[in-house]
Amino acid sequence: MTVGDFLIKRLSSWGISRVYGYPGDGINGIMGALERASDRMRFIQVRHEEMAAFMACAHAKFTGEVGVCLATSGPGAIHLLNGLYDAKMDHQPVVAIVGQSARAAIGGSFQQEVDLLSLFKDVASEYVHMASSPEQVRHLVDRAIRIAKAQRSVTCIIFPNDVQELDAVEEPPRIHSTVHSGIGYSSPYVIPYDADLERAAEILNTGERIAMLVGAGALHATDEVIETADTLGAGVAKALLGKAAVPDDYPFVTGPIGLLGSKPSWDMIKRCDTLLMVGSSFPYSEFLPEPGQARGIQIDIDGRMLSIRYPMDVNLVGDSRETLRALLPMLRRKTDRSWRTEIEQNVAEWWQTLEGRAMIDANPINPQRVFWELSPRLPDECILSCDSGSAASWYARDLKMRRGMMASLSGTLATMGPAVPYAVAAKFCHPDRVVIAIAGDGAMQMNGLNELITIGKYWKEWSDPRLIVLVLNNRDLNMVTWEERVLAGDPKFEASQDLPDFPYAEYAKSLGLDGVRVERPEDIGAAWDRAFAAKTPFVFEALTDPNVPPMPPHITLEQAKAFTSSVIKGDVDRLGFLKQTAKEVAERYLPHKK
Ligand SMILES: Cc1ncc(C[n+]2csc(CCOP(=O)(O)OP(=O)(O)O)c2C)c(N)n1
Ligand SMILES: [Mg+2]
Repeated sequence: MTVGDFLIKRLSSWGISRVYGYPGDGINGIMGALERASDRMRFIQVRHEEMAAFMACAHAKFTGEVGVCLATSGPGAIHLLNGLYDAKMDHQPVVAIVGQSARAAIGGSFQQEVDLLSLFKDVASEYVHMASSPEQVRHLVDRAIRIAKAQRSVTCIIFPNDVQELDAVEEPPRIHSTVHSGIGYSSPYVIPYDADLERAAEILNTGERIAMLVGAGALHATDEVIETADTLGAGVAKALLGKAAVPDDYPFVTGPIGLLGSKPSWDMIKRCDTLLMVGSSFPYSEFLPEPGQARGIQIDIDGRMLSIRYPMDVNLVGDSRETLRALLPMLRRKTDRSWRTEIEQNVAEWWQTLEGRAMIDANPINPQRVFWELSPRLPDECILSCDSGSAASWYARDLKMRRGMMASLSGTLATMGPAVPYAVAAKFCHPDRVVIAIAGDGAMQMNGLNELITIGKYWKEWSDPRLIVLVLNNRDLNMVTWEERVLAGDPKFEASQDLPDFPYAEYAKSLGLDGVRVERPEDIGAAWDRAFAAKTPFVFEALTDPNVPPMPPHITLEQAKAFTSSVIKGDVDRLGFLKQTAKEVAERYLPHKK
């Protein structure tokens, strides 16, 4: 047994059965071992190491288990970084395994020799080590996995290529300076002390207008969040990563918050006197109450994340579900339901506004309508992944989550590129569930198109082959264009943001998949039906209008001015843009006609 063989054996003993990666001679000794262990450990081949890291991150997000990615030394290791940062910043347990030059070469400016300990020092700040001798391997693996789980973070083990071929030492000799590690990790039961819960309950019981904001940390606390909101007569807003935490079919769920947020979330936060934040590090303070306006209570499993967005009155370190369970018996049911009624009215109106916005004519297709028509067609238990870009606004607002669905994106790093690799990992983790990736044309051209090749390679082994990729073909890096217009007041910089057209659906067909290019709004519904009836993965390419503004939930004077100055400076798109903005404003401020 070589060190490579033992590495794979130890990973399997930890329950790991899949590795996402890409080969190279820096990891030949590990690849050989994978080949020998193919009955126990599956190697998934990607197009680019960054995709392997995204997949490991998505694996963790969609299973709760550690995701593992593998890359060769030098360039392969460097390629992992962005995906690893995505995992680190969204607090996912991911272990990266990378090769390195042979021990004899290290320090010799050798070919492909990169100082990997330094390179990974930040992204794998919780644990990064290099195996210099076979005796270390057992504890390096045990610690990398355990620390990834315990700290919900990225860890990394570096293997010089000659070490991989050495004889394994499964059990280090029991002598001075050897380390004796073991397998296993169970999550703890973490709840605050009663006295602290009582302080929180006191505030929640005296508050009259309570707003809840839940994030990724509440994904497993659906029932407890609902019961707490019911008891407190509160509404529930959701940070982007918490989209699946509470179904959108509850009338008091105000939906997303922030620039991609909803008006009922905005109104609730502006008027609340008490904020209960659960498992979220939602960053934008301008969308939270003004300090002093509301008393704050925050629950987070990680004490480091407390009171950094709003100065909280009670900071509770605890698991969101268990903490809410412990808190619930201390809460009195609010008898005055007027706040809750107000929230529910706002929510009902907002859904009408969204429908109205989705049905505004555009040239040729209003992207919101694509999402609006997708929403009721989402199959039970489907899994959604979304990219960064304008799509994230419509994903956040227009898609109604139901119980049992999962959804994620790059929440904190907000990188482009994760939608398609996340979807691929979701299919490997849950081959019987329908997966829908949502991406812009920029993200597809950056890496999604290449990962369609990976889908083409593997889809036949999935029990339900349906993986649908929605591409918003607007020939623009539209999110950036709107940020320029709205935040900076500048016109669109065409040299930077114009994208070449590309036949996404045709390309899918060339890979043996299916697809459709939708060019007219009246064809959207039938195209979705076709996508969901498909017997292969499917690319739904929608020719969408880049001039439909991803408006913030409210329009401030500054933003309106910025719009105007953009137009005055001679934005090439000003005609379409003006027309669209006027329609949007009318839609928002005129009473809705049924
Ligand atoms: C790796 C990376 N590069 C750049 C950005 C900045 N950025 C955010 S959204 C966006 C445009 C995305 O364009 P596209 O995928 O076409 O989506 P659209 O906004 O047009 O719908 C850019 C460049 C980023 N978030 N990540
Ligand atoms: Mg685009």
